[in-house]
Amino acid sequence: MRVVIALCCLAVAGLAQDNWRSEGVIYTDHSPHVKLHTVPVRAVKIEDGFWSARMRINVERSIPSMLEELEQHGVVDNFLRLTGKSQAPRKGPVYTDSDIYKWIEAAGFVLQSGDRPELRKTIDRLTDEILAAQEPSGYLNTYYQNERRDKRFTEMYRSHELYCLGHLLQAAIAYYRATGNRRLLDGGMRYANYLIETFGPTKRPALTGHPELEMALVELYRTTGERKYLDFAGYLLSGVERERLHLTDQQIVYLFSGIPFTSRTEFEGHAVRAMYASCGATDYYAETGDAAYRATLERLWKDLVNHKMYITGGVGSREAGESIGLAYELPNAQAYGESCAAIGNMMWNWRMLAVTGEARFADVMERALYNGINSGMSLSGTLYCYRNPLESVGEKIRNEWYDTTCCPPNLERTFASLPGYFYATSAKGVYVNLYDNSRLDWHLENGTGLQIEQKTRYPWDGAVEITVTPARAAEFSVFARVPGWSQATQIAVNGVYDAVRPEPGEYFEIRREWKAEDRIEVKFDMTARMIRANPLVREDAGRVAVQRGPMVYCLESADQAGLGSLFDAELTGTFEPFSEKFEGDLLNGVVELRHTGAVAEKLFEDEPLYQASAPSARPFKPAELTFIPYYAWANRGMSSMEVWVPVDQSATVR
Ligand code: FUB
Ligand code: ZN
Repeated sequence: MRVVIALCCLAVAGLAQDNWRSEGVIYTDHSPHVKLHTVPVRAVKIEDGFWSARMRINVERSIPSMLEELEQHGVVDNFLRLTGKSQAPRKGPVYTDSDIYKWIEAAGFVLQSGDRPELRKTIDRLTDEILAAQEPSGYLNTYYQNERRDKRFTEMYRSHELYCLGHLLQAAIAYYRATGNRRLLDGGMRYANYLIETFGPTKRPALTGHPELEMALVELYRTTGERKYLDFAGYLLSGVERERLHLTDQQIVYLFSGIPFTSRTEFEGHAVRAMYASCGATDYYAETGDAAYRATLERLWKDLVNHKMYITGGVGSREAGESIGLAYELPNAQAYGESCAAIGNMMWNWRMLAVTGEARFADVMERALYNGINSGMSLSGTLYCYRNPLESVGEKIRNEWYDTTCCPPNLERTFASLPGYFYATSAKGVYVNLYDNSRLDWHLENGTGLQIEQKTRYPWDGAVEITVTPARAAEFSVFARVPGWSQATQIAVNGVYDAVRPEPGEYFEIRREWKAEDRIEVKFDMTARMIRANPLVREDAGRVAVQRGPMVYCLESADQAGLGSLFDAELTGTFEPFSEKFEGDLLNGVVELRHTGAVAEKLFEDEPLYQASAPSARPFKPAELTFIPYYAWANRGMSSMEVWVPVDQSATVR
């Protein structure tokens, strides 16, 4: 049970109180500068519906097959060779340790939803192998042990030594929160302690190189109550070591570290680094209340959502440097949109939501989750997108393995942790952040037991029935999130509609005395809409994307019978509504959208590369265009795909 305790008691929270069962994806119960407190993953059961299907595949297919891949590619051998148990040479890039750590974190979240003895045994075996490779000092990194020992901590701009520790800590915390077993956590803390003893303003200079450790250290502080972890995160974020480390301008842009986080005015550089740094900075703010961080985070958030984020919640426009582009530089076919960056975007907005209680952050979370993250894993659960472009002429976009395989276990840990994102609490009551069939079994912050049940066909249908059952009749607020895309939402309590109009993009507060089985009926406006981009996004000029509820849609060649090429088609009759139908056998069940369009009579590929522009009339013939949810593309072999579709401009439809 969450007990409100004074700040001075923080040190006795966490480990000492055996508090692990009540800690969420992040644990904000004692964070002085948050509005919302997370609920543990185990308090929420996602029931049969949209996400349960994805989560089941994750547990049954993705997580087991990914471990096989990691073992086959030598990621575990990289540890075993350090103890003489394997003679194999070290394999893979500098950051492979983080991949097995992320896998353990994913499995740890699965165990938070319920025990699976075999999975637990696997983690215990991996823990033995990992810890056996740890040096007595606490140092642990398979790339810089043995033959590269002399290079240790000499190339922190690329070494990922701190990044890997961050993932080790997150894995260890997830497993600890699942089982109370702190063996891996103790190992991670030994490395963290070694780092803290060795580095700092008056010691050797440190740089995360790839931000990640910052958020992990804050979580370690939340878990143990030991202030030194928070302080070291602050040191890393303070970026005071630029001179001692001789960092170049280019490095500080690319690495999104090395200068004070609070001096950042816009997003630039490597997309995942930028998102992870923002997660760490938000966590740091949540504990310290440092106003400079809050202002920077707000500035960066506006930069992201107003200039640099894809409609899918993806981030990262350029393959070069895996980087965020300039404002409005959002190419479609060339989009990088790494799965990890969309995940970073969701993790960051989750933290901003906790800090502020503002639904705009939940909107971004939902956008990324249903689209730019969800596209990252195939329906089969064993193939992954590293890049998530918004247009394609047909490419092998999904693979079971990447030499840099950061995305697959990242997707797995995200899906496994999903229950922890659905609800939150504040002193006033309970927040419903996401919608799907689910059951919350938790309590209000005053200790009153509380169950909430959602019944819905969301995201295919906008009706959600929420049953609220407190252990005893009590006055409190239920905050139901009204997504920004729902233009006309209706909310009734026990059959009576509220006189106040629910505003899109806000939480709708229902304050009353709740008693067992009280019922909230929500009806979101799921009208499929054409969305246009700011005209400064040159690639999207003359085009629209289609969104229905939280889902962004796309055209995929597999659905366009009779259409020569996808890229010869455009939408017409833009004021006509879409027709929609749930197709249970299509792509594991999706709402398919159809709309009138037109297709060029003469294929564009038969036209010359350049020609005089007038007269420009080009004969088009009517065609029906079929849209599927973007996340489900590339599950039927190679196909072409388009999110931003041209709308009739010069077409002469006959
Ligand atoms: O550097 C580690 C991971 O590999 C990054 O987060 C990804 O962008 C990929 O470069
Ligand atoms: Zn990745």
